[in-house]
Amino acid sequence: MPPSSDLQRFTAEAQRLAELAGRELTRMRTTDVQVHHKATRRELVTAADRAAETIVVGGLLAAFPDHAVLAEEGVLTAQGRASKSADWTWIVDPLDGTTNYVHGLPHFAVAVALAFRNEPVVGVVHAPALGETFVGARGLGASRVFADGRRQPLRVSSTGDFADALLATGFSYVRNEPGRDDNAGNVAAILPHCRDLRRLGSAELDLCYVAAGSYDGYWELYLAPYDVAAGAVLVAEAGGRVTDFAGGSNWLFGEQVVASNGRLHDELLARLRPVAG
Ligand code: LIP
Repeated sequence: MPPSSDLQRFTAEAQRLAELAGRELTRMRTTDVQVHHKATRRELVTAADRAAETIVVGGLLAAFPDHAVLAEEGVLTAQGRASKSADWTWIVDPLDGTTNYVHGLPHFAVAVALAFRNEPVVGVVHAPALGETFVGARGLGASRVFADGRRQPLRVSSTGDFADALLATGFSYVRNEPGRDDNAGNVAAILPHCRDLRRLGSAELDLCYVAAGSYDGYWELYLAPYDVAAGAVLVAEAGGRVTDFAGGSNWLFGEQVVASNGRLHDELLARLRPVAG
C-alpha cells in the first residue's frame, strides 16, 4: 500500500474535482434538464451527467496521466472499461441519483473513488444540493465536510438489535428483466423485522449514511462499480463492513452489495434471499 501522503494527495484532488463538478450540476439544474434514456426507459442520462464527468475525468487524466479511469458515461474514456491497465484506477459516477436530479430531489452526488490493484482505497462523495461531502481513505479515516467548513468524523452506528435497525435498499433499472431479482422478496422478508426501510435513490449516499451511523445497514443488487466504490471505502473507514450477499468480497464487480455497522451484518445476510440471476 502506498504512503498515506500519496493517499492524502489523491483524496484532496478527488474532492476538489467532485466539488467543481457539483457546482456545474447545480448550475445546469436551473435550466430545463434534457433527459435521455439508456438501456431501459427507467435508466436516465442527462447532459449534466456528461458535463460533470468531463470535469472530473478531464481533471484526473491531467493530474494523473498514468492512472486508469473507469467512468459511467465514458465521456473521455471507453465506457464501462478502465482506460488502461495500471495499478491505480479511478472509478467515477459523475451523477449518482440521476432520477432524483431529474425530478428535483436533493439526493444526488458526484462519486469519485480510487482503487489500488482493484481495491478501492480513496472515496469522495459530494452532495451539492445537501451541502456536504463525505471523504475518506484507507487507514486515514472518513469525515463529513459541510459547506461551512465544519468537519465531523464518520462512525457507524452501535445498533445491535435488528428490530432497532433503520435499513436502506434500492431497486435496479433491470429489476424486471428475465432472470433478475426485483428485490421485492428481500423487502418482504426484512421489513417486518427491522425498525424501517428507506429508499433514497443514490447508492453512494446510502453507503455514506451507513458510514455516518444514520443507517444501520444497506443492500442492493445489480449496481455498477461506480455506484458503490467510493461509499464502500467510507463504510470501511468508519468501522463498518461491506460484502457481497454471501458475505464475501465480490461486492465491487459482483453486482451485489451489503453494507452495515458490522454488528448486524450476519443477520442481514441471513435474511437476504440468495441472488437469482
Ligand atoms: C442509481 C443508484 C441507485 C439505484 C438506481 C441507480 P444512477 O445510480 O445510485 O441506488 O437504485 O437504480 O442505479 O443510475 O443514478 O447513477
